[in-house]
Amino acid sequence: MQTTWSKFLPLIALVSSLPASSIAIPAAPPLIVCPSEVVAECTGGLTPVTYSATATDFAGNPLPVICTPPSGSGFRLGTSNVTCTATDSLGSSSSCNFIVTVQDTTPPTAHCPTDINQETGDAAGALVIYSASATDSCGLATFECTPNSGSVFPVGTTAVICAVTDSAGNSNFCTFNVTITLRAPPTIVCPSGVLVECTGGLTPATYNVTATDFAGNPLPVTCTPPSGSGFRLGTSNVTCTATDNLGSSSSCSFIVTIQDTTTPRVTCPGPITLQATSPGGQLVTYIASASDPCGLSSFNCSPPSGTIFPIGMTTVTCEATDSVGLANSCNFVVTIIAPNQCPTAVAKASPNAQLFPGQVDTIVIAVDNTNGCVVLDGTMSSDPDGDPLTYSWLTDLDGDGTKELIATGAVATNCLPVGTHDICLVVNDGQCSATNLITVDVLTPCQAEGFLILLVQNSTLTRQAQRPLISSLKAACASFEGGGLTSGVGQLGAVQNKVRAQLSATDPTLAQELIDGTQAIIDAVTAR
Ligand SMILES: [Ca+2]
Ligand SMILES: [Ca+2]
Ligand SMILES: [Ca+2]
Repeated sequence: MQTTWSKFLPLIALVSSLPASSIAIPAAPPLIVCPSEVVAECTGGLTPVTYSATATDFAGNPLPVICTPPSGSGFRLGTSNVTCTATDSLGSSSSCNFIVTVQDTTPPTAHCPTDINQETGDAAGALVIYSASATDSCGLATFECTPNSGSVFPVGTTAVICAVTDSAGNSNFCTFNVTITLRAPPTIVCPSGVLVECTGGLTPATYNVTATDFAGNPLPVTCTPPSGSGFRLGTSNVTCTATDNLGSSSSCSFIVTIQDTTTPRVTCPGPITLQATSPGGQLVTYIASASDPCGLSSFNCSPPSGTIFPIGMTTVTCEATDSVGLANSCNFVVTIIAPNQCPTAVAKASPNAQLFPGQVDTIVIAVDNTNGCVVLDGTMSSDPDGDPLTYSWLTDLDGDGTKELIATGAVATNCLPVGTHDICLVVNDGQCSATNLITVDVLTPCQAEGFLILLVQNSTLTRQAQRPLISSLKAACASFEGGGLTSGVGQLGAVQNKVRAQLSATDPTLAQELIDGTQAIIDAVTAR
């Protein structure tokens, strides 16, 4: 065709040099050339395709070409039409068409994971999740793995196949292995039993339970109740569980026994001795106690504290029983002594000059006319209980109206001035006192003779008969007053002779009284 057009080139040059108004020859339309067909390999949803068409005008000059769609546009998979047009300066146009074909000849790619190894404690297998994918340069149609991710795989090795097809019907696959290994559950070891001696309402018990996984690694163990918990008396069940990292659990259980083999401890007081305040007995209180590490069920003492104990010895027994019936006891003796009886005081004084019948006071002769010594004797005092006694002798020597202590002891010798002395003996058994009052008259020999003169004066003797006796007594009295003891004694002896001679026949009673009375004075004086 270009060859045909070349013959007109000189003519075209001529015509173009002429004024337009003078041209009357019609010009040829543009000459346009399209590619015969364009084939492109798919790269996606729209695959860009480039192409070119050329055109020249009647003079052989190139003309711009406009294609629809233009070169570089995206084309879907399959065939599409493209139309190209060129227009020359005279407004003449020419067009041509061609087909663009987008084809997919590239198979897709399946992407499998590496082989999977998983452990399980479940004989039924294990759920396995994996990640597989597929790609294609132009677009996928189907992708499926068998067995699916998330399936339960049996113990052993299972091949997984992942198949892919693309939108053009090209296919591909990949495969990998899933291996499931069955592992033994944890091994857990419980004690055969735990025995603890009771220490209270809740007794802490400790125990050790161990567990290992299939590989022999130690596992934590949870026990219910946990070790160290408090257990009641008797038996209790404990269950322990261990779980491995595969989720497999093993349990074991055992019995905790809290026993009480300890007898109660009982504490009694020592012996108690009390003196009763009444003959009916005495109220006694005491403290006894009992304890048991596991608790008491009873504690009693008989007779109980706070009761009246009779006079004599009573054994008190205290017994405790614990919650399992173990018993223990102690005892002690309570001795109640009869109530105290007060002593009796008996005071004697000697020597006693017996001057006349019916004489009550003790009469001591002060031979020196000043002092008479007396032996005070309380040994006749007594205590019904046999208690030891203390003795105190009191009299008012200084004349102030109050008796003062002059001697202690059962027997005491005191020299007292001439006069009348009320002497009090106080005996005491430690709880109770008793007194006895005696009167001691300390008389000069002359004063003593006064009683004999009274005997004579009060007798039935005539005045005439009395006179020589009284005269002799007064003479002796004068001798004693003057310190003439020997002559006084002699004169009393003469009195005795007169009495024997004159009275023994007529008044033997008076005679004996006078002889005895004078002899008492003689004895006192000569005993000095
Ligand atoms: Ca493909
Ligand atoms: Ca006990
Ligand atoms: Ca007594």
